[in-house]
Amino acid sequence: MLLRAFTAAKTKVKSKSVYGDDYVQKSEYRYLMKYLRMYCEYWVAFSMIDTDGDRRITFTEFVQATQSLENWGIDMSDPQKQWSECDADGFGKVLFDEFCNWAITRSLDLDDDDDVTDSDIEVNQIDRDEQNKQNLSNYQK
Ligand SMILES: [Ca+2]
Ligand SMILES: [Ca+2]
Repeated sequence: MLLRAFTAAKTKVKSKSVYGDDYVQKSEYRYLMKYLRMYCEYWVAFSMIDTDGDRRITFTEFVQATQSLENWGIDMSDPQKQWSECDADGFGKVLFDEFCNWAITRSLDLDDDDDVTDSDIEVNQIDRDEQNKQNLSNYQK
């Protein structure tokens, strides 16, 4: 999964150097984090649908997850149609790869996903630092 995100990120920004595409560059780092988050989300969604945990989604599991899928922004009014698009190779099982490709085109989004922005993290960090300073000064008294 990490490798997938890495591969997706490093080719995102066209490199000028011959060796550039072998490394994740600064500008690509943001994409890497984005893809990592995305794949983590998809993995969570995939695992939730795959109730028997064999890392394959069957049509039965797919239909059972109708409610969840709708919560994630998928139009499940025609499950058969969604299923045939999700199971791209038509073998009757959806693997994580297929699920990702399908989820990306539908911008699947987990409802319990807290979109933490960089500034949120910074603010929390500052709060914590402030807290630590206070604890320290109390301790010194
Ligand atoms: Ca399964
Ligand atoms: Ca398949």
